[in-house]
Amino acid sequence: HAADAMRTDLMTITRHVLNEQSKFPEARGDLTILLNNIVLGCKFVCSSVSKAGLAKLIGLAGDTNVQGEEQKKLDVLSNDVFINALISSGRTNVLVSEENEEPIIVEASKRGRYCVVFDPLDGSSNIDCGVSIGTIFGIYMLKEGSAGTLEDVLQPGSTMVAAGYCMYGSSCTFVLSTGAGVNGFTLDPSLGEFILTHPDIKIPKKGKIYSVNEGNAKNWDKPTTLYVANAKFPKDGTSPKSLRYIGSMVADVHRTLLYGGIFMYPADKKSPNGKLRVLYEVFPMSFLMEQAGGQAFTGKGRALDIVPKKIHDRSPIFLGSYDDIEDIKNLIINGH
Ligand code: P6P
Repeated sequence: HAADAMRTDLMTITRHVLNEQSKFPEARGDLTILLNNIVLGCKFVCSSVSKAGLAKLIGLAGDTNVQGEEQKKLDVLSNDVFINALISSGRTNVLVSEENEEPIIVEASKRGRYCVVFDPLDGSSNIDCGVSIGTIFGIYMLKEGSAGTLEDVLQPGSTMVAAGYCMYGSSCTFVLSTGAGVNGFTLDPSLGEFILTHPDIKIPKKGKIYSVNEGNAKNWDKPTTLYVANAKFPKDGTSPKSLRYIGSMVADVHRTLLYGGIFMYPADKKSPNGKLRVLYEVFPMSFLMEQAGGQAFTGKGRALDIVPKKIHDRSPIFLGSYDDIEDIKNLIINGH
């Protein structure tokens, strides 16, 4: 009767996070408050994205809406909402956003113990054609005795205390890990609540899907070229993998998490560090993949072991099913 219990004993994200907090008696509930404010930001963005086509929220800044107000691009609007939600939680200290060149140091009266790195609306170039987009975030705890500086967010992803994303698609799905597995919640618009719909997500050990922008094939290095060739023309008599590439990281990663397979944005001759950003794309997705039993690899080492030098650093990334990542690792390590 688990399904019935899920229907009548609503496990909201707030209740789930409070349950997680109760496992740490010394916890002061700060992370719970912070996560609740992130959830509020996601609800706002979900509502704005779903109306984008109607309320002319899409398109370039500089448009004016019916009130004649300067129309903000959806990703700028989302960024403002998240920054305000994070600061008003009173639990944050250093913020890094994809939209801001410099880190935001929260004013002293509102400072707390957490640093949040986030992409408020990843894949926003896809808004105008209705493709799923998302918010991605990672949460660090301030280093012991630190007053909150750039150093607090130039830490390996392995030191994150939580990470997650919210996907704005056919439904609004919030996927979260606080270090004890991965859980998925779906927004019930009639309640305005995220309800637990995907408890304890585990990625399939091996998948039948590879996800990469084949348009970059001309510039790939040999191991990537070989891996993709094997996916299409397997030598071991197995059937070829399917290619699925949406071009919106949250959507491609969410499918990989649920169905299995590999998502990759490799290095290539044009972009030796690939395209995706370490702090607020690679780290959170890698954190989730490991928590769900998968792997995340840069082509040189474990993705969560990267020590970022700058807040907008990029890294190549191969993430997904445990066995699929082993395959690409073997190709790279065996040097062919
Ligand atoms: P490409 C979207 O612009 C994004 O940052 C990610 O969401 C996505 O995975 C990637 O870039 C797509 O990049 O070069 O394949 O269009």
